[in-house]
Amino acid sequence: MKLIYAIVNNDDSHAVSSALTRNGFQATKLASTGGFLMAGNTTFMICSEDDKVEDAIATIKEHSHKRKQFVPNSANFSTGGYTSFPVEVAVGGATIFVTNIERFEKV
Ligand code: 2BA
Repeated sequence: MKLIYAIVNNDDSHAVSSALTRNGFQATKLASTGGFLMAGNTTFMICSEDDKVEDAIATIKEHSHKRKQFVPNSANFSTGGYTSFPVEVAVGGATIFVTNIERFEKV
């Protein structure tokens, strides 16, 4: 068995959650925060049989969209002053980790 962690944009979270349930996956949603943008995102924990992992990833991929976001950045010009200007970063679709599960029990 595998444990899939999938970090998705909050705006895609509902669609990903519904699609996983429709396709027979059980998932737990955690409210999380990206370390770079400091913006909220959603982390899914999905326990899956080995042969279903690709199906789960395809489901997540189908509903996670790439987005461009602007983040403030500062620069020091030769005038000695600091200014702030936005820098574009590409976010998503989903960031996915797959790990082995040594033991799985529901008691
Ligand atoms: P954040 O850390 O808020 O990162 C948002 C986006 O900012 C990233 O999108 C990436 O395009 C950019 N970014 C992140 N760190 C950067 C840096 N040091 N310099 C320049 N740009 C940077 P994604 O790569 O799609 O990541 C989306 C979210 O997935 C991340 O939100 C974070 O919550 C998670 N994530 C991504 N890679 C991870 C990793 N290796 N370990 C743990 N979480 C990760």
